[in-house]
Amino acid sequence: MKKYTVAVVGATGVVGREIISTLEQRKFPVCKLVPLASERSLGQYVTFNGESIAVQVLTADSFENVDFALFSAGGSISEKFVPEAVKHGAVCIDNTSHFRMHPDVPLVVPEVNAHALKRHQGIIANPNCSTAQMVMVLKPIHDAATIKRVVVSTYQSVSGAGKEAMSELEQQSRVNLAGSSAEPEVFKKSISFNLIPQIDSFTENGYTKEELKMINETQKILEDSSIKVTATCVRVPVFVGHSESINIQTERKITADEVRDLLSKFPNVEVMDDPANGVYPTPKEIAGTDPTYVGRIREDLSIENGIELWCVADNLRKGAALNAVQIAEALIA
Ligand code: NAP
Ligand code: 3JN
Repeated sequence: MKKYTVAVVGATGVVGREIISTLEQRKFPVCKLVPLASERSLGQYVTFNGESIAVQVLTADSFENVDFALFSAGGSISEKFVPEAVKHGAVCIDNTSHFRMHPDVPLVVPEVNAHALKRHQGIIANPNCSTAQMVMVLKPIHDAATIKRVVVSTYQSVSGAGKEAMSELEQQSRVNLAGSSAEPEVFKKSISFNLIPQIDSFTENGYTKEELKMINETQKILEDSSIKVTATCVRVPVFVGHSESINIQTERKITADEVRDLLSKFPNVEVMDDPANGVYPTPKEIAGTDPTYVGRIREDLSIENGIELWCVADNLRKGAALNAVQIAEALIA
């Protein structure tokens, strides 16, 4: 079997580390792993398939002989270095928002729109984590009953904001439990024993950039700009796992049983829906796993043709690393 040289840009970050462990767990055919980060990480090592590999400082020359470059070091790094990697002949899978809405760049969740990979020109974008898990649920419903409108509220874990954010929740919780207060640094407000209705910065229309990403990316992945989406994104004091309350209005009536049936047949979606017996997904239960979980499926009492459901996934896996590795797998298949 052919093996590939794979560069991971942002290898010391929360997403980069998850990419490396996902490549290992899924036995992606890697002949050489090239972990790249900033000068701050000089002297650090990552472990891959039992081997300790020194982290290298990212430069324009880092991509010589690289087949796949998986980027998760922020939009400005992708802006500068993805074109360099493409020049060197690498296929880039970008986890940042930088290229997502570019018309020439496919934005892909393999279970939903793998066909879009065919038109890539060296760059494939990975969606925002909150979008990725939501489209896994929307796709089979859209195919069956045509979605007109989606109203989503997210409950996003701190790992979505990176390693410093995870430390902040841990430290702040300890300080608060010891009876003191701690100034927020990563987040705008205290995240311990609290929640924050702001992810990313606000735009002129009152939505945050995270909310606009969910709206625009959903339409692009489902290839239907007529689907109306509105979102409210909230940061909650959970380490891993994003949750979403999703209200879906369809053109034709679809029952809760039909939705359960459609979702249980969709690849990598798991229906956990027996509320009377305490069965519904929570982030703590599913962290570290690959599927997108759905529960609390019910018909909306307030509108015609409405479905309410609760969707939970590991944001570092389906929301980022797993989806990126699935894209690479689809490309070599
Ligand atoms: P993180 O834990 O803070 O890690 C950031 C990584 O980027 C580190 O490896 C860091 O290296 C590296 N980096 C920062 N500046 C760099 C530079 N100038 N040159 C080279 N490497 C640099 O953040 P994260 O949570 O992993 O997220 C990283 C990025 O991934 C985000 O900014 C976002 O664009 C994307 N992301 C996407 C999703 C998604 O939904 N698809 C989710 C989360 C994040 P050092 O350790 O050396 O600083
Ligand atoms: O906050 C989350 O839960 C997800 C965050 C994703 C993120 C964080 C910083 C920059 C992104 C993203 O993937 O959209 C970006 C970005 O690349 O814009």
